[in-house]
Amino acid sequence: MAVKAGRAPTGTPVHTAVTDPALVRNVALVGPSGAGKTTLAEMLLARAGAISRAGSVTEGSTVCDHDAAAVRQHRSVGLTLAPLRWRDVTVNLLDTPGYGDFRGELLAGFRAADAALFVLPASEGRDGTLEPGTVTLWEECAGIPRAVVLTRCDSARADIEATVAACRDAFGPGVVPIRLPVRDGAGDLTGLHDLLAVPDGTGPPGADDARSALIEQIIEQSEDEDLLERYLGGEDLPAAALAAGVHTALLRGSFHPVVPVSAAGAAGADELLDLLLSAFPAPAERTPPDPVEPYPAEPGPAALRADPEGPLVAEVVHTGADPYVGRICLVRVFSGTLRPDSAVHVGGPVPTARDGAGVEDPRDEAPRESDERIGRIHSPLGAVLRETGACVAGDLCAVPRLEAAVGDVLSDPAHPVHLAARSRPEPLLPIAVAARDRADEDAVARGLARLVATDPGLRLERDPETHQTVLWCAGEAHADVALGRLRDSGVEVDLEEVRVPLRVTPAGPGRATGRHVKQSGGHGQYAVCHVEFTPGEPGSGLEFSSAVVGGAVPTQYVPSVEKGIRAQLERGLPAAEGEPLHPVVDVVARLVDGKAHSVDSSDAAFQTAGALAVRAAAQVCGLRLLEPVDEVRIRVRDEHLGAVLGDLSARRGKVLATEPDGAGHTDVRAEVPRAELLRHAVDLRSLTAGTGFAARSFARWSERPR
Ligand SMILES: Nc1nc2c(ncn2[C@@H]2O[C@H](COP(=O)(O)OP(=O)(O)OP(=O)(O)O)[C@@H](O)[C@H]2O)c(=O)[nH]1
Ligand SMILES: [Mg+2]
Repeated sequence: MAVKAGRAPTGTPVHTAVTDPALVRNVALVGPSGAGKTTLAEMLLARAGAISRAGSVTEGSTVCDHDAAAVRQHRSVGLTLAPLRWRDVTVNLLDTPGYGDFRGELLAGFRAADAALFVLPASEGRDGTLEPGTVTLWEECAGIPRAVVLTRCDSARADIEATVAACRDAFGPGVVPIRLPVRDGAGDLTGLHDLLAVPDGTGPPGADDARSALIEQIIEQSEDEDLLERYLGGEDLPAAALAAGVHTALLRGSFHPVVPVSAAGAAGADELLDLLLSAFPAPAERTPPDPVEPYPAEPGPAALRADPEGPLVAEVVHTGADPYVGRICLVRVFSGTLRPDSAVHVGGPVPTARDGAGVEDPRDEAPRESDERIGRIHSPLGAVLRETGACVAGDLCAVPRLEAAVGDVLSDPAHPVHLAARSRPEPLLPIAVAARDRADEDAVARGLARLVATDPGLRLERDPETHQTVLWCAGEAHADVALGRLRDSGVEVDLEEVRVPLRVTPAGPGRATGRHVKQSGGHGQYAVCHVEFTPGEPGSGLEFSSAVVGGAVPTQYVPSVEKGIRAQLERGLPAAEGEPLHPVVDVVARLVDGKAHSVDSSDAAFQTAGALAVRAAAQVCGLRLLEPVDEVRIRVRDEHLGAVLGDLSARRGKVLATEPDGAGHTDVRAEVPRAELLRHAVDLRSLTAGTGFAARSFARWSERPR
């Protein structure tokens, strides 16, 4: 969220703050890329008067896609907050990117929101099924109350009925229309018919059946006995009674009313906003995260409530950088009130067990702690920061210049509170970056550090072997965003091919001599050693022995020769003339003979001779180049198995085992050269519509084909 400070011609815009959490709805817009979430947000913002007219994604004029990268890519690249006010209720729209690279931003949206609108085009189910990526995304939303919004109902390809049916197949029977499209003679959408209203004969064809189906689902999913009895008694249930049932059923998590909309003509805006007010949960109806102690908990902290008078607990859900005001934190207040010009405690997230690997003692990874000052508090509307007052429990705000990272908790310095760390997707794609010239190295390092500090989806790594600086991104689109931001901040970098560390090993046996003799003037140096080298077992490193007889190499210098050999093996040898050095592994070295001098021989001289013997051996024995091979464990849905196996063989992979679990998934174990795996995780994601999962670990070194 790169929110820019508002520079309205008449001074700083001020946004009236919310005082009652019951009058807040935090709603994430979730759905596949291109579904129309950002366009929907524009439509709702314009309808509610938050903006004078709806902008367009393609023209880069929307509130939510204001970031330079979003404008360039014509899609959302980060979480954005766009609040509006509808009938005295503040609706905080949280627009999330649908593109797979930005899953971390989606998860941040879930943390900030209490419910979601799942947005998909009304044409998606026209062939009877949904895109696999859409189904995966739906599954990610588990536990979040949500309605379904069908967009582009104006399009000739729209097939609302078929798409609702496909959604019901994929998401469950609780997906039912709550509004039906009303069309004119030409088939154009003119409005929506309210299925909750008692029928008066004016509904579109099929309205009566649709109403019955809706009422049955409301009753079933809300488990409202009173409604059930009245319905079975033949009563025409009034809209108000049904609306209460919709609210209960939606909160229970398996009832998903469907609303069709169209950005052209803004059809459905009022109905959707009304639904958010009547059916969507206020913050107090959702359970806030539980505080945890950074250290063994005793006594346990109390559960939180969305109460403005409660202890302050607010979480940084997102961070962004702004060219004028610097760092900006998007904050969700869970309890208490965040006030301007106040002191807060900033506590880092408490690590929890990850991937089954428990944190032995949380103190090993004690969370960050610091006291900071909050200055002004803002309500962001895209690029504009509007100053506002205090931010109460349940609401969201932007806080500039706060030294805090995503996941940090703001609390009362007298009563610090911590929350458990939440899971975050690991970046999958390595990008090697380098300064254009030596003089820029510091500026590049600073720029990268700044970049990574505002985007928790990035990871920066310095590879000690290849000496490359590697920026790990979620995928190409994310890399494009990151590098664009780096450029915008005035830092230019060159991209390099990511290198994997290599090793060399003797190709065959051979005898080499290391001769270090300097006897001109002063104290000389004299050491000669003859060493037989043979290839060792894989993983054996160096096996050294001595077969010297008669003191040709005095006993005290035998370890010196070994030390010199070992040092040179670690320093490495080039696989070919002029190539970089690679460490030498799997060597059997036998010292067989040598020469010493009573005065000029020394430990240092024999170390040098040992090293020289290794260099000489490279010529005699020849070298084989080894590359790392990783064992990859992949879990995929059965229908993706063929594609995944084909992809592995294209990567020079060797499949070791495939084990179907009999429940729709197969586990694959394979060995693949690491050099072929750089893009594997990203490609697996697209091959499996985001459902495939891979883990890898080093297996062995293996000869690299030339
Ligand atoms: N005709 C028509 N076009 C629409 C409608 N809604 C969205 N579009 C177009 O669909 C394209 C994608 O819309 P976006 O709003 O950017 O989609 P998004 O869901 O935000 O996509 P991501 O940000 O990538 O997740 C844009 O060109 C919109 O103009 C609609 O209701 N009718
Ligand atoms: Mg968008």
